[in-house]
Amino acid sequence: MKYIFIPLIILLFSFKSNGQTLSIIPQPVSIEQQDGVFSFSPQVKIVFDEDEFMNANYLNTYLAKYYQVRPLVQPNIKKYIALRLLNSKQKSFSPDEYFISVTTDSIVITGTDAGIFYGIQTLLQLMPAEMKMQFDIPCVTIHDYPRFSWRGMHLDCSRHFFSVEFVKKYIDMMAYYKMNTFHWHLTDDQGWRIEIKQYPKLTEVGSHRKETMVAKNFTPYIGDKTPYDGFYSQEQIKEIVKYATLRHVTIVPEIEMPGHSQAAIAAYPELACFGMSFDVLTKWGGSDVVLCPTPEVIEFYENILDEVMALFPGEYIHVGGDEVPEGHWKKSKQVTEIMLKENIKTYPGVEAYFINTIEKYIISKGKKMIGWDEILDGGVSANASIMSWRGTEGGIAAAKHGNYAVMTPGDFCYFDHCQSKNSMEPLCIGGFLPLEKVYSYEPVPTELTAEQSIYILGAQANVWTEYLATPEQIEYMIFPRMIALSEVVWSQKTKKDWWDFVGRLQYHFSLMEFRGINYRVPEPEIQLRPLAENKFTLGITSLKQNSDFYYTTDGTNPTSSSLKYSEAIEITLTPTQKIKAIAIIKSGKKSIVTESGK
Ligand code: TNX
Repeated sequence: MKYIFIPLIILLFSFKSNGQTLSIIPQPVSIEQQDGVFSFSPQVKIVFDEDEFMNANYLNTYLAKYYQVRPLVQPNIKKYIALRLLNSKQKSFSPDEYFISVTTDSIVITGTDAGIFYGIQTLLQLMPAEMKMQFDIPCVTIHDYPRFSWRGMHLDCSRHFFSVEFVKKYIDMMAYYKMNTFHWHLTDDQGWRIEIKQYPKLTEVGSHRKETMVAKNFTPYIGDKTPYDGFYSQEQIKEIVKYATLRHVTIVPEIEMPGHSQAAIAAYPELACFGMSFDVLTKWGGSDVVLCPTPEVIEFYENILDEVMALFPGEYIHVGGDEVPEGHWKKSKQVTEIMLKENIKTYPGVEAYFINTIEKYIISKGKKMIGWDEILDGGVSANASIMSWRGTEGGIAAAKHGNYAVMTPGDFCYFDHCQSKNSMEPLCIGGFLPLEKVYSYEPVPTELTAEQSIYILGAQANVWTEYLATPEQIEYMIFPRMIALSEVVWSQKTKKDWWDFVGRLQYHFSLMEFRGINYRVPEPEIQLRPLAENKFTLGITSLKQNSDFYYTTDGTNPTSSSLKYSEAIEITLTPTQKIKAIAIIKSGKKSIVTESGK
């Protein structure tokens, strides 16, 4: 007898109208599908308002790259895509709001400048995930705007350095999912990666480390004996800022202080309390080395920030402030003198003195400061914004005090954490953050009242790169988890539905393939249902439909020449035998191997 497994997911793939499924992620505020289609072909043109050239050009470039059609405006057009800028004086629109109307003759996207860009992203998700010059777009009316204004992705370019080309791709990938804030972690103990003209040694010395720790070989330490370096010139940064601006992504640069600064101190030993020399750190984890909170060091950092603020047009500057070691301060005469002079009683108070002085400087230049939640510990100004990473407590405390907060708690938002508990999972820092858990995240803590919750700006995923050295690894860690996060930060809370999301995600697997993104192929889930002694019904499913599953019963790792699973079958297994399965998708991409629990 065969046991029929009907995975729940299959039932959810039937939302169709006109034979076409809408799979937009993040889920818009409202969608109304109508009969009929807009037939896209090389004859379609883009018409646009005067100020919308950038968005029109973005759309045209995308269509040329992916569908080999270059439809910019021409006179006497019959079929067109129109980009119409809303006159914000007429009515108040939220900054990212847009409307789309697809009829048989036209596609009209109306919105603010950013709104039109997001409308374009939605439109691109109504197009096929394959190269075609003619295709149908279902007639539909969409109205949409985001739930949160801070939809962040962070990238640590200190522990490992990523090329200008990849940083641009990262920004592109964010924009596809309406993420709008790129938190660029540019300095840390293991490398200083931004050119500062006044202090050339920051990159001459601080961007090089003599080697990198191999995997997790802390004790005994094992290094790879291979020098590692890289930094962004100011010209390259300007190029990236421009690229991001065209995609409505704001960059928040992070210059770490007063901890996580060993690379800067390696370049300028006078930045530490004892003027001792240190190398750029080659192993992961904390460092005892810390900036000395003297007026000279603070001025040095203000000078650095002058150059940073001139490069980045966004309002926020991130000053780090996390994991500040106190050991050196406790031994330093200079620090004792500062504490006496400034009437500071505690070492978190010393950090607060450092950060608050820097904040005054940032504010005097017309910018805002944000820092990791440790900056709350010694007392923070009313203007500082907080990034809550050690759980949600920092965000809650900040919002209760009327400080803005971005939620990025480790348990839900750390994309360096492992995606499964499987030993075959590629090297990851630890933790366990599967897709569903990211999707389940609710950024507004229940502890807050409605009034306090306006201080929650949004949420962000952090991508620390101790164990991620290549673009492929980064993409593997962020996809599909960033797609889930996009719905957390953009969509209305009432629109969130895990299985509906999984249904829409199917198209996005193909889209990621089409856009050249190295996403993580969902692993097979093996189900064994006992029938009789040593007899079971074997079922294999995964979050991705149309995966081919292969399995073994002899303990070896399956390949495409192993047994192919097509439907639930009866199987005999001795008590020591296990099933191992792999998913292989059309392109040949493979999942990790999973093993039956028994
Ligand atoms: C903590 S999150 C850090 C980083 C590490 C990360 C690894 C934060 C503010 N500090 O320096 O890279 O954990 O997950």
